[in-house]
Amino acid sequence: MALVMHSYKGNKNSDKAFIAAEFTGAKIEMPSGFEMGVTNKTPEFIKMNPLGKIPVLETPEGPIFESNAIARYVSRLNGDNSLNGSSLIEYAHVEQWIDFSSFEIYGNIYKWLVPRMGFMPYSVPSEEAAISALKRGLDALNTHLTSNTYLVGHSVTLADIITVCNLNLGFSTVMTKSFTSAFPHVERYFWTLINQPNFKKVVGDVKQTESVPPIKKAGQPAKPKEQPKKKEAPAAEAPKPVEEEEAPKPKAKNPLDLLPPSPMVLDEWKRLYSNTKSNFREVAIKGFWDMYDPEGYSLWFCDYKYNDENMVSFVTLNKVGGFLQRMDLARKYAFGKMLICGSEGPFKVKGLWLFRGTEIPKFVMDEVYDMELYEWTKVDISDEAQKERVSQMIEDAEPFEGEALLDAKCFK
Ligand SMILES: N[C@@H](CCC(=O)N[C@@H](CS)C(=O)NCC(=O)O)C(=O)O
Repeated sequence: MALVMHSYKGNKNSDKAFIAAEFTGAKIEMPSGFEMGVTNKTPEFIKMNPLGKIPVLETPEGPIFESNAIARYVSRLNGDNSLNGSSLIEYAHVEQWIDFSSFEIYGNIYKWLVPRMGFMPYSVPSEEAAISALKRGLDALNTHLTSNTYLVGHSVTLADIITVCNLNLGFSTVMTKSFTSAFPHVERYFWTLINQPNFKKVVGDVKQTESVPPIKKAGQPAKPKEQPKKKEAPAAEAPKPVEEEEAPKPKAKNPLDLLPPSPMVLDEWKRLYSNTKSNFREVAIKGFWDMYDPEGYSLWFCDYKYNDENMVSFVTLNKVGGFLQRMDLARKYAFGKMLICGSEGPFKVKGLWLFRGTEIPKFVMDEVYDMELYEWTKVDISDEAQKERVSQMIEDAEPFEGEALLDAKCFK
């Protein structure tokens, strides 16, 4: 009996065994007609894996579940390879990195991604904890890879195969370039191995995600791609519940594009802001108030609600940096300044935002979770004191409200 994999093509957990098979020469079949959520819930499948999860490998000696165990089995089918190292200590190191990448890398990518897909309850603290644990893991991996091409020894081992498959889940879903660029050796390692022929044959062309997926409300999980009709469906087309993006929908027009035209052109303001190098008050600030159109735009102050937590400068800066990154979807419709005030913790985070329209855009409130971490107050431009505060925030006036600025970040 041949080896039979129950899974769908592209599942990053079953890729581990398929890549190992490229190294050992093992032949693994994958029957067509596998339907996620149907085939893996049948009584025959439950006999092979009581959890009804994939992948499962059927072998002449019986079924195996858990993708790492499956990959280990495949890696040992042919003794003539060094996938498990060439000594006892190398074998232990292979196992060490397999556990490391499963718990510290995959586990935290999973905790970041799955709540966003609506399959687990989402909360800001849990996501922040997952991201910070993932960064800690990637940092350790990056340090190891500074002076090592492979995780163990001088050639690919099962540790590399499993780690690259785990990283592939991250690179293709939540780990954008701006996130991974802090780990250059991990990037080099990932892109080098994923493009090696034995990997590429299984995973195909891999593209790094350009954005972190928006949060789906719990109970409304991301729909998997349309189920192909049973008879026509090769297993390769089966839906991928967690890892795959939704089918593209026709792009709805942003309601802000339908507002009456405004004499204020946001890009013109952004250019004026960026190009004014001297006499900022006289040129940029004056220019701003000359062009400001209160019918087509609105100004908002925001104050971080939990300043007491901002004890560590770089954590506070990262928090604000993350907020600005997540605002990327509003670049066409917004300009913002975020001031981090104080010379020691707790730092106060205060912001000023210019939005198209007379209210904060709904899509920003819905999609940028940071919005609810701030108190929002509409600027009353008939109040000269509030206007002056706007001007000072735009020009990074220091001291601001009696305090030094740790940093001032601009969203433009
Ligand atoms: N630790 C398991 C994870 C298996 C797993 O979570 N499989 C998912 C697909 S990637 C699944 O079958 N989910 C269906 C379910 O939870 O019912 C492994 O590495 O094999």
